[in-house]
Amino acid sequence: MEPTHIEHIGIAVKSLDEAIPFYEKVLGLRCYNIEEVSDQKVRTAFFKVGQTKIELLESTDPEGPVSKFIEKRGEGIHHLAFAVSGLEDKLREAESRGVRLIDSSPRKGAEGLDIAFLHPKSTFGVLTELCENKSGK
Ligand code: CMX
Repeated sequence: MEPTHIEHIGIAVKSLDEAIPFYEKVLGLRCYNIEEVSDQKVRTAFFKVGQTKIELLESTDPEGPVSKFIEKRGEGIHHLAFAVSGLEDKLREAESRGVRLIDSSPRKGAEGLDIAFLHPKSTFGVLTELCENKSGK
């Protein structure tokens, strides 16, 4: 896979409005983007720590993956996202090694990234996202 870095850490929260002040006022980070990803049924808020982002996730739909996650496990770390290049090939590689894919081909995520998820049942309990930034930004 050879990921270059951890692109972001996804954290499920009930309310962005309630969680953002902790990251801004206590940790001293700046929320530089809020974006809805309707495909994933979430509203996201982004902070940067070095090269890595923190992505807060608030569900926009009671049947969405983040709502279901909070219902079962409460608020907290939801997924880990690795930056890779050649995402399509990396998915084929994961599949050939017996990893269960959630997305068999890349789709569009927040901030214009191409993303795909690996199932937590085949990644030792951690929902794992692979992302590729093709925009060069
Ligand atoms: N981390 C670890 N385990 C998780 C998990 C997570 N984030 N979400 C669900 N699970 C576990 C559940 O606890 C459950 O385990 P048990 O069977 O032991 O109880 C199992 O996976 C199945 O969970 P479920 O509640 O029945 O939910 P589904 O099977 O319907 O969906 C999953 C689970 C991971 C396939 C689904 O949430 C998914 O497709 N996620 C990827 C998309 C996503 O999360 N998008 C939001 C973020 C968007 C973004 O970053 O832009």
